[in-house]
Amino acid sequence: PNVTIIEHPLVQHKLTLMRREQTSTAKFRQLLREISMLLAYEITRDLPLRKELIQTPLAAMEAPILASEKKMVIVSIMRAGQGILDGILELIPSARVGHIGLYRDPRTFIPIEYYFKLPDDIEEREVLVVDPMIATGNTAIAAIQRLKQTNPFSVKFLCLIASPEGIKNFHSYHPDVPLYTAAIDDHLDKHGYIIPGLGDAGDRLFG
Ligand code: HSX
Repeated sequence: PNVTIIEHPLVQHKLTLMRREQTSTAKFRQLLREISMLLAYEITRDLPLRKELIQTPLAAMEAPILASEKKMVIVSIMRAGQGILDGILELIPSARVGHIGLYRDPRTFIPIEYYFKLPDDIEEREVLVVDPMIATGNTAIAAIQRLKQTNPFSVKFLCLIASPEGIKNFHSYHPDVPLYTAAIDDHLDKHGYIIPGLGDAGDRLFG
């Protein structure tokens, strides 16, 4: 399937610190910001460059610059996506930002939309959707379904931890959307939590 595991040692190390029960909210927040920058760095490896004629203080040169005129859009799935968004914006400060508000019904696990706002010219932009966890996959599926209605130029999905069940579910709906994750964990429990996971990402981030 269309999944990339980002195995960089710094990513793996920080993820382990985030998983630990004793990691404080402040530390968790800081780690999520740091790990998000590293993940964004890996994901943007293939961004096309073009040459631009510039002038340094000493000479003219043809220098590489990002080819796309249009800034990338980071779409945060609220609320835990905010932590990843903050990190990525430190690395790509000119990125545009969208928000999708979805909460998971605790009984049926079905995601309910409560907010949706994207930049206007989405048809011309590459979109990166971010949420720390893909558990059942239902939230990610709903977010991408909703996003596809707006016809973005391209879409990728970034999370920290995914379950095998969630990935399978996600790709049965969106085989065309590349998924990037720092880890694929063992399984889902009957409450729809990833095991071993890191608990509820939103609670750990915001308290
Ligand atoms: C958590 O649940 C995460 O941040 C996601 O938004 C969601 C993942 O659950 P699922 O829809 O994949 O089961 O709040």
